[in-house]
This record gives sequence, C-alpha cells and structure tokens, in this order.
Amino acid sequence: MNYHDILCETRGPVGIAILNRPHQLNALSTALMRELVQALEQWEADDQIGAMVIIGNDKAFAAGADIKEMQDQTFAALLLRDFPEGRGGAWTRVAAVRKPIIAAVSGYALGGGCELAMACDFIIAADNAKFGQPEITVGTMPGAGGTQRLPRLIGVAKAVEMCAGGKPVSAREAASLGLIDQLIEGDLAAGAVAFARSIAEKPVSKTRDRSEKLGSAAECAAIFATARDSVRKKQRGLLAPLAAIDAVEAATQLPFEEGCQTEARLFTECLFSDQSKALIHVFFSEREVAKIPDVPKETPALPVNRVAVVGSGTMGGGIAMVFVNAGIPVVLKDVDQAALEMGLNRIKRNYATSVQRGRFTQSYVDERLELIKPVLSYDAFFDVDMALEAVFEGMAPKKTVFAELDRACRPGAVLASNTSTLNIDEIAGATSRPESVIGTHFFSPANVMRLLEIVRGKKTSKEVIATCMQLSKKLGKIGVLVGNCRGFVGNRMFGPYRREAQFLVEEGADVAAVDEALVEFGNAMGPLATGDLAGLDVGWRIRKEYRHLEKPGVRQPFAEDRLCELGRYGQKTMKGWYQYDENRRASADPEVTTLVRTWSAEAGIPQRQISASDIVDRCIYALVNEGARILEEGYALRAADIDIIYLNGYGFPAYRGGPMWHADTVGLPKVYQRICELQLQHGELWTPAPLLKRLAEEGKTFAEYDKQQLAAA
Ligand code: CO8
Repeated sequence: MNYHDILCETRGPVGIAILNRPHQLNALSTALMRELVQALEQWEADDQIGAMVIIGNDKAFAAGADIKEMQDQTFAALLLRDFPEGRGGAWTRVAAVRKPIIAAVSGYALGGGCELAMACDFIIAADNAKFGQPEITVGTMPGAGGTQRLPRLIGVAKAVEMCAGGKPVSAREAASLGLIDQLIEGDLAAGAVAFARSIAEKPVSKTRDRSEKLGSAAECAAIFATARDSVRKKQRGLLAPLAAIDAVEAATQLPFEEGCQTEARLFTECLFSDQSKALIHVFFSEREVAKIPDVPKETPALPVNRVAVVGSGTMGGGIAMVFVNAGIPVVLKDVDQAALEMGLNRIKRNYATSVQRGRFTQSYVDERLELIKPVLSYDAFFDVDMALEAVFEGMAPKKTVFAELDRACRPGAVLASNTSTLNIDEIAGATSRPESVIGTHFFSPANVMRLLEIVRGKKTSKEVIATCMQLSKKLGKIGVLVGNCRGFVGNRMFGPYRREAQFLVEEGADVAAVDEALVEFGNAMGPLATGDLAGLDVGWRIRKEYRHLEKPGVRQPFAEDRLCELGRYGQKTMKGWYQYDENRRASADPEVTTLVRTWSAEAGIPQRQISASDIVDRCIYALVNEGARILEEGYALRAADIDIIYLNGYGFPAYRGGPMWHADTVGLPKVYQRICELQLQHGELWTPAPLLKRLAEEGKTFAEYDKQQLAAA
C-alpha cells in the first residue's frame, strides 16, 4: 500500500494506520480520510489481519477535520454522505468495518478526530490525550456522529457540555467518564497491539447500539433546558451551540441513523453560515498575525528571564501579574513606599479574587507573589532583560522614565512603553538606544485581556520585535505588530467609534439606546458604558493635550468633556454617562439626559428619533472607515490584524469576524455607499477612506486585499 497522508504497517495480525500530517496536527483532509478508508477496507478483506489500530503522533491523534478544506462544498458532501460511493461517508464507513478497530490516542483528539476515535470499537489513550468537540469555536458543531455517540458513551449532560461548550477533557477525565477503554503507560503503539490481542475473539459491542446512558425523557428535558439557557446567557448570539444541543437531543429521541441525519443537517447549516465563515477567518488570522514579512521566524529573539516594571498602578500591577503568572520574576518600581504598597495590595486583592473564584490555589498565588520584588530605585534594574514602563499617560513623564531606563539598564535590554496613544519614536528619543525601544500596549485589565499591541518605532530592531512577538505567546497573549501612529490601531479606530456614540446622544438618542444597539449587534459592552468603565477623564486629558491639532470648523463631540468638567468620570466617581450604586451596577441618570439636551439646544443641534440600525451603522462604519485608512497607510499589516485587535482588545463579537471581515460580509459596495450617505449628512468626518472606495468600486474585499499584499511581499 502506497499512501501519503497515512503510513501503514502490520504487526502480526494487527494492521496499524498511522495518521501522517504532523504539521497540521493530523487534520483530517479528504485525501487522508480517503486513504484511511482504503487501508481499513483492504485489511477488512485480508484474512491475515484480525484487528486494526488507528494512531497519530505524540502531539495529536487528530485535531479535527481540516478547517482549510471544510467549507469546500464537496468536502462535507463527500465525507458525510458520498464516500465511498454514496455509502454514508468516511466516519460511517470506519464504524462499519467488520473487524475490531482500536483508536490509540495521544495528544489532541478534537472535533472530527474525537469522532474518528469514537467511530472505532475501542479507545485507548496515553496520559497526555485530550478529547473534545470544539467545533463551536469555528462556528459549527460535531458532524461525524459526535452528538450521537458521545451521549451514548458518557451520558447526556456531559455530552451537551462538551458539544455546546467546546472545552476538551483530559485522558483521566475521559477514563472516568467511560469514553476510553484503557489508559496506557509507555509505548502507545505497543500498548495498542497488546490491547488488540487481548480482545481477539471477544464480541464487540457497537456504540450505536448502546442506550443505557441516554437517560429518561424528564432528566433529558431538564438538561437541555438548562443548557439552552446557559448558551443564551454566556454565548450570546452564537448559533452553533444551540444547534449542537438540538442534535444531542435528537440522540435521545431518535434511532441512531435518524439522529445522525439530523446531526448532518444541523452541521451543514452551521458550516455554511456567516458565523462559521467568520470564526474560521478568526482561527487562521490568529495564526497569521505572528507572521511579519520583514521579521522572519528565524530572527533571533533575546531571552527574557527577568523584567522590571515601572509604575505599580492598575496597568503596571496587571503587567507584573502577567509576567509572574508566566514564571518570569519582576522588579516592580514606584515613586514612594505608599504608592508601592498600594500597588502591591491591589495585586494581592486581584489574586485573592482569583483564589475565591477557584482559578488559582493559594499556594500558586504565594509562589507568584514571591516573584515580585518591590523597589524604589532604578538601581535594581541593572540585570533585567526587559524594562516596561507603565506610568501616567503623558509625554513628559514617559520621557523622564526612559532617560532613567537608558541610564540603569544594561546594553541590549528591551525598553518597552505601555503607552496607548503616544509617539514611540519621541519616547525612544529620550534614550541613546532607540533600536531597543518598542511599545507593548497591554489592555486593561492586563492580566485578563488577551491582546498585546506591539508598536514598532522607526528604529526598533528586528530582534526586539521578534522578542516581543515570541514573548506574547509565552505570556498567553496574542501579539499584533502595529505601526506608530496616534492611538496605534486599536485606539485610533476607537476614537471615531466613540465620537459617533457621543454625536448620537447629542442628536437625541438615549444613552442606553446607543449602548443597547451595539450590545445587540454583539459587542461585549456599549461604547458609553465602556467609557465609564475605563474612566472618562482619561480621554478628556488626552483630548486636551491634542486640542491644538483639531481642525477648525470640524464638529467635535462635547458631551463627555462637559461631564468630566462636572466631575463625572464614570464608575470611579459613581457617575458618568450612567449613575452607579455601591456594587457598580449602572442605571440611567435623568440628569445626564437633561444636561445633554440643554447643551445640544445651546449648540443648535437638531434633535431626532434615531433607530438602532442607524446607531450601529454610525459606530461600526466609523470603525471600518478608520480601519481602511490605517491599512492603506501601512500601520496595520493586514485587515485580519485589525480584526484580531478588535476581537481580543475591544469585545467585538468573534462570530462577526472583526470589523473588517464584517464589512466584507456586508459587502464593501454597500458599506461604501452608506458612508457616502453619512458624509452628505454629517460632513467631512465621514469622507470615505480611499482604499475602501477603491475596493468597493473594484468589487473586492479586505480579505482579497490581504492576499494581494501577501503575494506582493
Ligand atoms: N484544520 C486545519 N489545520 C489545523 C487544524 C485543523 N483542524 N488544527 C491545527 N491546524 C494547523 C494550524 O493551522 C497550524 O498551522 P500553521 O502552522 O500553518 O499555522 C498547525 O496546525 C499547528 O496548530 P497550532 O499552531 O494551532 O498549534 P497549537 O499547539 O497552538 O494549538 C490546537 C493546538 C489547540 C489543537 C489548535 O490547533 C486548534 O484549536 N485546532 C483546531 C481544533 C478544532 O477546532 N477542531 C475542530 C475542527 S471542525 C471539525 O472537526 C468538524 C468535524 C466535522 C466532520 C464532518 C466533516 C464532513
């Protein structure tokens, strides 16, 4: 047998098929499944073979169907129904083989990989095995029998949890649930052959014929009702988890065959939905952002084994936690003992909450706290590999800190600023080594948010960039490289987005109506509530610093500045756009409505009824238009990078793929036309970005633009 995506060998009467796409974690492509079925059918017809084993490598049995191919129309049809030759699909064929098949699993058995293991008659596993049905993360659900076999093997409640929640279980948990037949220590292939011998001549019971774990109708009804409720609350807007629950429900109500048909129908509906297309875009974009054309993978990265953080406030403390959580010791500096103690206490309180919530154990926290060395002087920075500045957002204090870092840190140490808006080159100018200076913009709360915007200055060296990109992974963050413009990518786009939210209120929309429209769109929070959370005074101070750059005659929002003048800074002062109780619960504040109406009347702004769809267009298209400018100016490498920034730093709904993907999905000609209308109504702030205009006129998408740019690089 001469195969490419699998390797075959025989050991006595046992045929072993080794899945062989290690670089794709054995993702199950059409070609691989075709070869696998052919090999199994040959052994089925071979009198010398009594049993078969399917095995992967140490890292992966199979991490699912090949996501790259999955949306190809022929893929689902071929693998679900028509392969081989209309006989019910590849997984069905594996399950129907008339000799025992053993799945020998180490590493990932996910999605179609987990379903392949379950289609076998037995599953044995190494201790590092992970079983899961994470299809919902790519907008679909199990489609190769997972929703029908899993409840028969492990019971309905856990099957629903795995199919609708997507979280994998360890080998040990899988064993205790009854998913696997034996845990194997040592060589897995040898264990599989021994297992095959041990079951020779014994009758094999097919999972499809089992029903003892399917539960009573009443038990199941309660499980499904609770699960649907939880999805609506915790996975708001996602369609696939609900479809997965429907499919598991079918397993409890229909014969196996019919249940599989229901599953196949729901799977295909999900797979070809806009949500799945968006989430598959997210899956590949998250991996794509690591690729930087002029900083190849081989660029040597500097070791980062010890860091210093300047400033122990909310950001500095959060950043220190990120590093110690990754096992990297931190020297934490502040200006005086009182500030330092306040910072350390905040860190301790954050950890205490995590212990209370069961996220960390006390001993884990104690070990982390041991790694933080509080200091008052830069002298302790002499041996750190990287120093991160997280002081007050203003050019003067940042420059002072960088001059100190230049003096105190050893040559070659990375000097990073957590600035969210300021010019990295100007900051670097305060040092004698701009090549070592870079922006590392963490998002608040730093220990929670996954995004790290890595800001490249004019002179930042490639080694320093490579170091920060690799470091982001080690810290559990997703690093996205951006250029040095005001606000970089995320905050530069956030400006117009929040500007429009304010304009809408000034034109007559209710504060809550603006936020609700965007939450309904899928955002984690509305723009005005976000302002209250972050502190309205932050933007107010920055606007004051840049007021001289505002173009005369161009409309600027005023409501938020006026609220700040009244001391309404948001949650921290219990009043902002909303009013807050002692538990930080927000409620509408009639005083704000009265104030804004008065200010708008004074400014002569006509008041009108504004629909939810107008609110969404204004805010979301403001993001898209600015994103298109950023892309064309080269401050983001790809439209996909902008999407990843918005998904991981700004609560944009993943199932819409990010603002640029969302615009592609709506259609750029339609988006462009709407922006032209807004320009007519609201003036030059809505001038369409030239790139958007061009792509719309050429009938292209941002995704196609990304591909073109990649090809040209
Ligand atoms: N398909 C295609 N490529 C994959 C897949 C996959 N399922 N899984 C991983 N890869 C690729 C990655 O893209 C990456 O490629 P590259 O190096 O070119 O960027 C390479 O394998 C290594 O992967 P990672 O960098 O992601 O490795 P990590 O160690 O960081 O992460 C994970 C490992 C957690 C397993 C991660 O790869 C992952 O989440 N994979 C996807 C898991 C998943 O969602 N599986 C379900 C897919 S949908 C499905 O199976 C539907 C079945 C329906 C069957 C019916 C068909 C008709």
